[in-house]
Order: sequence, then structure tokens, then C-alpha cells
Amino acid sequence: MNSKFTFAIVLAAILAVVAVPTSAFAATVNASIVPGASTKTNDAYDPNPIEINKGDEVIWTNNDSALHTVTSGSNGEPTGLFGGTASAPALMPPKKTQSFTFTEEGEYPYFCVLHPAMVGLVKVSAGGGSGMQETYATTEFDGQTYTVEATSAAVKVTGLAIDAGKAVNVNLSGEGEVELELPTAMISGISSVMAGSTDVSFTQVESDDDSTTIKFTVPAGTSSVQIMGAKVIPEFGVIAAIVLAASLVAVIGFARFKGASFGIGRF
Ligand SMILES: [Cu+2]
Repeated sequence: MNSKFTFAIVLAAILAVVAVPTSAFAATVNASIVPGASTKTNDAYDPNPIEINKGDEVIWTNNDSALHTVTSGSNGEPTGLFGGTASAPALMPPKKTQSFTFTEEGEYPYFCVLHPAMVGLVKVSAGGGSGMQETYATTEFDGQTYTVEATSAAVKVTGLAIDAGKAVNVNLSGEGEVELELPTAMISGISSVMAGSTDVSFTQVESDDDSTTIKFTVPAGTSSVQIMGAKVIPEFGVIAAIVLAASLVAVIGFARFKGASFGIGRF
């Protein structure tokens, strides 16, 4: 291979593979202001209570046809944390959403300033101390960016490389259990996970059109795993090349056949 070309590929790979550690493993929880909420007191907000972990975000949607608020406080007295104040409530017309991220443990009662009988509660717990972290690594292939996401208490993904048509190589640091989410466009039909020459047993946690999530335990001393599947890009590139080659063969064959016919005619 041309050495300049090789150098460019190596440089691109080094630049493209960036691991981005994120902070806490936070979730988004959806809640609703139900139809007919103004007469529903404890059932006006759904679910109620809303039970979440520290760092989670709650998004309320007004699914009623009337104007309401989601205002922190109780007994008709706002605390000012979210949803405005008594004199300036944050009004939510139908379909409007309001969100708030709870960063402190505790219980947060809230109500509707317009209908103070509508009450709800958010219970925020410490998060079980699991210390789960999400880390990411990306790589570029054929102008497309692919991202692998790792969820683990101890293992971080530090790099990603595609071995075209064969496998995906994922660099990891730390040992223990990890969940890896891999885009379907990059690899599908995952068949094995190898750590060096060790076949690591894995379970498939989830799989849909967009991605496959697998779970396995990273053996001690492992810095990378090789993941093999039924399809690894450039799946479509390979198919296109076969189709092109087949059509070329057909065209050449046809041209020869025509040539032969003329030949027979002439002689
Ligand atoms: Cu209301």
C-alpha cells in the first residue's frame, strides 16, 4: 500500500478515536397532566409519586385541554424551585412540556397554581450507589461516524476500530461487567467476543434496527476485545463490488459473443 495513504489512515484513526467519559448515569422520566386533571387531586399527575434517582430529569406534558401548572410546593404555596411562583406561575397550555432535573435527594411536593387541589410528589433517591458510568468511543469509516457506548461501574471504552468486513475492535480499560451498545450499521448478528485468544461469553441484552447491546465480563488484563458478527461494514460496499464485477463480466461476455457472431457472419 502507498505509504502516504497508510500514514493518512493511521492519522485519521488516531484523531477519530476519542473516548468521552460522562458523569453520572442519568435518566429522563416522563410524566403527564392527565385529561380532566382539575377534578382529579392525587391522580391529576401521572405517575404519582414519580420515583427517580439523583440527577434524573422529569418531563411533564400537559395532556389535558385546560391550562395547568407544575409548581413546586404544597398547601398552595410555591417554593420557587420549579414551575414559577404564586404571582408568576409557569403556565402550561395543552401539549406544553416542562422539565426539571433533580440534583438533590429528597421529596418534592408540587401542585397546580390554578387548581391547588391537583397535587403530586417527586421522590428523589441517592441512586443506589451503583456508580454506573457511560463512556463513548467513535471511529470514522467511509465518511460515516460510528459510536460505541459502554455502560459499566468499572470499565471504560477508550477506542474503536473497524476491521472491514471482519470484526470490530473495541479498546477497554478496567475489568468487570460491561454493557456495550454497537450500531447495527457497523455490526449485526454478533457471534463472538474475543479477548486475545480467549472466547468471552456474552449475552445479548437488546437488539433493534439501530443497535445491539451485549453484556460480558472483561477478563483481567484485557485492553481490547474483538467482536465478530454476521455482518460488519462495508457490507454494502462488498455487495456493490460484486454486482459491479458481475455486470462487467456480463458486458464483456456479451461483447465477445457479439464479436463471435460477426466473425461467423464474415467468414
Ligand atoms: Cu390545573
